[in-house]
Amino acid sequence: MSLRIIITILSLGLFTAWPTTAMPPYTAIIIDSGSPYFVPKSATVASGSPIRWENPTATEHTITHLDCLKDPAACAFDSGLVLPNGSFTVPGLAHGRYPYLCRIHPVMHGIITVTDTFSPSQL
Ligand SMILES: [Cu+2]
Repeated sequence: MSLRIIITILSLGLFTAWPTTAMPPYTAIIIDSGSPYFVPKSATVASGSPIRWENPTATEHTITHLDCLKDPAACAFDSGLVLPNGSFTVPGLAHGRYPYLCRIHPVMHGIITVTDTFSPSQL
């Protein structure tokens, strides 16, 4: 058996194993019309890892980093209106804590904690 065939077989083995070991492409947060409004309300993600909010409710909402309300220069994310059945994705954030709310319904609030290292137990 030639080296090339062996390498091909090994590559196929890795390829077929990949889908079962791949990480989810983003952390999903589901908007709810009742408390706690964001599920999970507190999410921990690795730095640079995408976060996606999904809106299955019948109402428009926003995903607004609290600092946007105080200092536009410190605003990490502000979705604008997220329509029913719509979503909003942040491609990734730097290490830190990011409390956020819905501008339309300020009772709706949550927090993203971004760590430097990823731990599966934090999902
Ligand atoms: Cu809202």
